[in-house]
Amino acid sequence: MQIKNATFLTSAAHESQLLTFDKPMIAVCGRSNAGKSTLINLLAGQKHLAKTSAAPGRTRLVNYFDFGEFVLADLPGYGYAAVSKQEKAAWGRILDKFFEKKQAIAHVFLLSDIRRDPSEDDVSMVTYLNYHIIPFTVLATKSDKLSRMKGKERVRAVANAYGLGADNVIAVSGLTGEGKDAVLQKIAAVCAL
Ligand SMILES: Nc1nc2c(ncn2[C@@H]2O[C@H](COP(=O)(O)OP(=O)(O)O)[C@@H](O)[C@H]2O)c(=O)[nH]1
Ligand SMILES: [Mg+2]
Repeated sequence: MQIKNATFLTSAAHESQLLTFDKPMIAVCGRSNAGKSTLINLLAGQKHLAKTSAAPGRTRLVNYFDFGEFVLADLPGYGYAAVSKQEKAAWGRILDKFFEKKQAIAHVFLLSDIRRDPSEDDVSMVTYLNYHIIPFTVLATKSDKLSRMKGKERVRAVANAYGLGADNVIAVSGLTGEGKDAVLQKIAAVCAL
């Protein structure tokens, strides 16, 4: 699958602003700082389509991007310690509403730093996706931070921690582009369904 010209569509700050589209939607989720924006830029072949940040972001927006054959939804990151109970509740509500329209979601990519074991929030997310029977793939991000060997070992460890087979986890890097083709292949496959 070739991405020609990905563009930012709009942000939803409230559940009433969530959108549905007449093409497949792919959702990207994970804790803040996991590498969601970087992955979107990698797939788009653009440096600044999605804003990346070294400081964990506190955006509670769903950002929609038009990738031509599909729409990509960047979900608000979770696990940011410095948010209030109210903010956490608002995050939960917008996500519940987002995943409620599950027939509109072709696939979910759950991003998880290759060097880290899944957090409680990550495991809750996987439990949630499994419970709602929403198909997903884990992307082990920042693979450039590890040697090839260590990376393979960590993919197995991450898969194991999520209770998945190693082929449900793809190592990706925004720096080297590792995993880009595999992710695009997965997207092409789910869009063809
Ligand atoms: N080395 C490396 N750093 C990355 C990679 N992906 C993200 N980062 C860094 O991790 C931080 C958070 O990335 P970002 O994409 O903004 O994460 P988000 O909060 O999930 O959208 C930024 O400092 C990025 O430069 C990667 O593949 N390799
Ligand atoms: Mg981001």
